[in-house]
Amino acid sequence: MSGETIFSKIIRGDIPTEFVYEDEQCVCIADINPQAPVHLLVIPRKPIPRLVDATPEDRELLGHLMIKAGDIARAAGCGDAFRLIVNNGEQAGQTVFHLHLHILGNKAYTEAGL
Ligand code: IU
Repeated sequence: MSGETIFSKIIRGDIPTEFVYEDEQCVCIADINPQAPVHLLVIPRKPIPRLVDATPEDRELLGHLMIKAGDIARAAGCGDAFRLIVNNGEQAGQTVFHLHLHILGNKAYTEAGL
């Protein structure tokens, strides 16, 4: 769980990846294996492994990620119909241990299967 993940390499530019959005605190990329017509990942530049590893000093950062996720979802055409998902821990399906918010949009909830 510790150690660098692929998301740190993407953020650093070691793995060329288009950023849907970026600022000083986070980046947003398209998920490589989309589970919905819109499937984006909002990733803090700070490599917090899991949500539960965030501390009170991350409070402002976590708020920033949520606000930006909403802005990005709307800019991506989701309107008000999108979901944000954070998988915390291996047993919850987390595979990349660098905190990220999934934005899932433009798909009926009954079809999403998530
Ligand atoms: P999870 O919450 O840790 O399960 O989500 C990791 C996501 O990262 C998953 O949806 C992958 O498809 C996605 N992903 C990616 O977009 N690019 C990559 O190079 C890798 C994983 I590895």
